[in-house]
Amino acid sequence: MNKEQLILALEKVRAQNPLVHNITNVVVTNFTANGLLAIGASPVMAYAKEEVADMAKISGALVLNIGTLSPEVIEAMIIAGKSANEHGVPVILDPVGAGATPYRTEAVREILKEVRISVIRGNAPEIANVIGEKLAMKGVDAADSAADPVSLAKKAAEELNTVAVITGKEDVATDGKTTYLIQNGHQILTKVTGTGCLLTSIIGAFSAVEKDFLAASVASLVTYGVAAEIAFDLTEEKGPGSFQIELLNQLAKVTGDELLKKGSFIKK
Ligand code: ATP
Ligand code: TZP
Ligand code: MG
Ligand code: MG
Repeated sequence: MNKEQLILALEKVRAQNPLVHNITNVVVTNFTANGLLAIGASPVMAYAKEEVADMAKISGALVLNIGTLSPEVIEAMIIAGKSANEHGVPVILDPVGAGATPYRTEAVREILKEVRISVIRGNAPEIANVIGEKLAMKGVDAADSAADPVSLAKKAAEELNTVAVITGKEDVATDGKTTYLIQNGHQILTKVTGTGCLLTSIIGAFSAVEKDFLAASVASLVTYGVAAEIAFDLTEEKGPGSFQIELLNQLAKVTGDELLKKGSFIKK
């Protein structure tokens, strides 16, 4: 993965306008749809068990986000995920709040038993709890930063046979063998709800056009982090409300040149 490949991946998202099927949470639905439009993808949210198999199979990627679960939503996720698997559609999982309650942790494990995923993205405690290591969650936010995210991500990638992405001050993306560290982003992202969820859906958009899912993840993380840095510079005087809107602007506007200049990632 080099910066030229990364820029090419963003150009492919913008040129191909992939359909991304999201089964996501009620907090972030509108923000996620607008963020996907901004990056150049085409979002759809569809939840009824009667239609999710049909929607998933015509999509470029399926994003499952457990933020506001119910038994009906879990059932729909499994139906959609199986259909995506049958039709070669990548499935991206965001285990929001895994570890905060036993119900969430069990739900993720149930989904993982039934559905093959291409990428899992969460904060360190969420990923830890999915693979049975207990780290503290405060609701949907990370409350324990004790874990080493690199070894945790590698362990998750190996155990779940997927690309694992752990975000935080520094992001890690790994398939268990090759590992990248991404240094873009800004702390203000933690002051706007749904910035993690939107990132997961954007990994869906990149995975629809780039079948190397590790490369798709790195490209998403760098693009998102650089857009956030520029958005922060433009709204620093104002605060998180203005930042949230400017992030959408910058996801639409960020250029290859800006990614070349500001993108910061290393192969570990
Ligand atoms: P949490 O609820 O714990 O904030 P999340 O699911 O919202 O988790 P984050 O880990 O906050 O997801 O990641 C969302 C984006 O914010 C990523 O692009 C990540 O790089 C960025 N980010 C998070 N914390 C920081 C930080 N301290 N400095 C820079 N960027 C950060
Ligand atoms: N409660 C349930 S889902 C959700 C909240 C606040 C949104 C979490 O979004 P993110 O992207 O993990 O910050
Ligand atoms: Mg957050
Ligand atoms: Mg999250």
